[in-house]
Amino acid sequence: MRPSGQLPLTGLLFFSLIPSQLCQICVVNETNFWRLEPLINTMLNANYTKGTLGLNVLLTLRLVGIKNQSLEQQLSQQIKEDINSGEMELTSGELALGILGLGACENQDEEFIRGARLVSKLEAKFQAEIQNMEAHDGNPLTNYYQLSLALLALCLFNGSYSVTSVTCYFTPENKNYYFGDQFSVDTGAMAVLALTCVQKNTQKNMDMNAEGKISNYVASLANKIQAERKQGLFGNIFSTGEAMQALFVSSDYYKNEANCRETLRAVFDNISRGAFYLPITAAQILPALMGKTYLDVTNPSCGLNPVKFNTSTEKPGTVTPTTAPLNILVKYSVRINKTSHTEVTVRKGSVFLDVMKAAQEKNETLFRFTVEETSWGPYITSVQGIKASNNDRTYWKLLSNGQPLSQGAGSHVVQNGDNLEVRWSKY
Ligand code: B12
Ligand SMILES: *[C@@H]1O[C@H](CO)[C@@H](O)[C@H](O)[C@H]1NC(C)=O
Ligand SMILES: *[C@@H]1O[C@H](CO)[C@@H](O)[C@H](O)[C@H]1NC(C)=O
Ligand SMILES: *[C@@H]1O[C@H](CO)[C@@H](O)[C@H](O)[C@H]1NC(C)=O
Ligand SMILES: *[C@@H]1O[C@H](CO)[C@@H](O)[C@H](O)[C@H]1NC(C)=O
Ligand SMILES: *[C@@H]1O[C@H](CO)[C@@H](O)[C@H](O)[C@H]1NC(C)=O
Ligand SMILES: *[C@@H]1O[C@H](CO)[C@@H](O)[C@H](O)[C@H]1NC(C)=O
Ligand SMILES: *[C@@H]1O[C@H](CO)[C@@H](O)[C@H](O)[C@H]1NC(C)=O
Ligand SMILES: *[C@@H]1O[C@H](CO)[C@@H](O)[C@H](O)[C@H]1NC(C)=O
Repeated sequence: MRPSGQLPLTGLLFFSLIPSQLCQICVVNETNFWRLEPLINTMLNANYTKGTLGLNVLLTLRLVGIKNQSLEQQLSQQIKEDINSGEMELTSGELALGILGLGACENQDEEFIRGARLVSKLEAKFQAEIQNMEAHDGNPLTNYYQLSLALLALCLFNGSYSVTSVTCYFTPENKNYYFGDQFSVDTGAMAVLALTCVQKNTQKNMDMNAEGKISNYVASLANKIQAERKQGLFGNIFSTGEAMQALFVSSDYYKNEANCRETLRAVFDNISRGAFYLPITAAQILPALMGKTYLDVTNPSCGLNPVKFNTSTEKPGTVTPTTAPLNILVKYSVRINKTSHTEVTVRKGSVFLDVMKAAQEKNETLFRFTVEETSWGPYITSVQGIKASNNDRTYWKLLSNGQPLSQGAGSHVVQNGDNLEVRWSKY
């Protein structure tokens, strides 16, 4: 794989990246493996219609060592086709996830990464993000979660990046770690992983000053993550897996066994309630539960000692109601500068998106909208013809009874009497 002359150096690098050498991890033990089976079945039994929908899943299957040749091949093939076709331009984060998944745990796809020059392509995308920030008031093309993924992949796969740019753009005060006033735990966690890799990258001869800065950023971001702790979760249930990874490599939080028990209890509880029914949600939480972080992708022990899970072809979770379908009545509004209201009747068990469709049927002018299919489901890109823009930090925020939703329009189930709203907002 690598020139033998490099071995001592890379060996040392890998050694220093083993998280348990640094901090404490919190792992699910054998007695509790059965609790993780719904996560695995969700990933194995999903229908991946294009490569970009399976990026996180391929990465997790390999990192955790879930051996399923046919699915691994299918996902890897689809990703390579998406990259080759060049039909749709991948974003920085998509390409980074592609490299992490294809390159995870030393496998034949490394040849493809080299042949298609994916690492240099990612270098260019990282540059383009920074150029966009310079031209658009500090706003990247995508977001800091993706910039962090890109930096992480460049760092792990020996790409080049400028340490000066890193110390300049990743300061914990940067507005891109926030959506509105809210610290984004997912974003902070991904940045901690990337910056920890940069910090440990012995191939870069960093000066003491840069090194000190980066370790301060890591500590400060880890504190911000811990400040968002709620009953053992960080941010919400969907950011907790990546927050755990970040805390594994940057803090002693899980040295306290009570902290570990509290997190695992909340996560098990959510698994049993079917909270992780989207494959990407399962893929994002599983590595941490198995004691892995994205930094382990290039670790020689990556994917070794796989766990034998009892898999089933049944789709887990989501109990279908046995009662006869009933109709419910909900309020729906679109708020821009003024608010347009309506009321619609939908079937019990409907999701937010069904309400939007029903409203659109009532009045196309007021309630028309567009969506884009993503790995998280349908993302609302425009309403009344007004389009979200990353350059302006605008988006369509989803709310129910005045509270922002923690799930998307395709997932959030509405209740009779709910007051639902899409609001033109700035993050
Ligand atoms: C950045 C981000 C945003 C940005 C997206 C725009 C931008 N500048 O990139 C903003 C702030 C606008 C945003 C909005 C929302 N987000 Co958001 N977002 C993220 C974040 C931090 C990173 C996404 C990303 O770039 N991934 C990497 C790339 C490679 O993957 P991708 O799939 O191509 O990414 C795109 C989509 O994910 C899409 N997107 C972003 N958020 C959401 C949410 C949903 C439900 C969907 C369908 C798509 C979507 O935008 C990304 C960039 O184009 C994730 C965290 C995470 N763990 O993934 C949360 C996350 C995906 N978002 C989430 C939520 C809930 C929302 C909102 C529904 C919040 C709300 N109440 O309005 C809205 C979406 C409403 C809508 N219009 O449909 C949740 C989803 C949980 C779930 N189970 O569904 C996450 C996991 C955060 C969390 N921990 O709660 N988000
Ligand atoms: C596994 O973890 C649970 C709590 O998470 C604990 O009660 C149990 O004793 C552990 N079992 C073993 C074999 O370590
Ligand atoms: C799988 O099922 C067998 C038999 O029911 C059980 O003994 C074993 O512990 C299970 N494995 C896991 C990982 O749960
Ligand atoms: C997978 O999705 C495609 C496209 O939506 C659909 O045509 C196909 O029937 C689905 N397959 C399964 C097994 O659900
Ligand atoms: C591998 O995944 C496929 C679906 O992609 C599934 O049909 C098959 O049963 C899985 N095999 C094993 C051994 O789990
Ligand atoms: C890393 O990249 C440098 C050039 O940037 C190259 O000289 C070196 O051989 C690469 N090392 C590995 C292990 O690929
Ligand atoms: C997840 O767990 C937390 C804490 O136990 C709980 O408050 C929340 O309602 C759960 N969410 C879901 C979707 O089950
Ligand atoms: C909302 O009102 C402000 C001030 O009147 C105006 O500048 C802005 O363009 C309006 N926004 C939309 C989306 O109509
Ligand atoms: C839709 O709403 C607009 C503005 O309130 C109104 O002028 C129009 O007549 C409505 N269309 C229908 C089909 O109700």
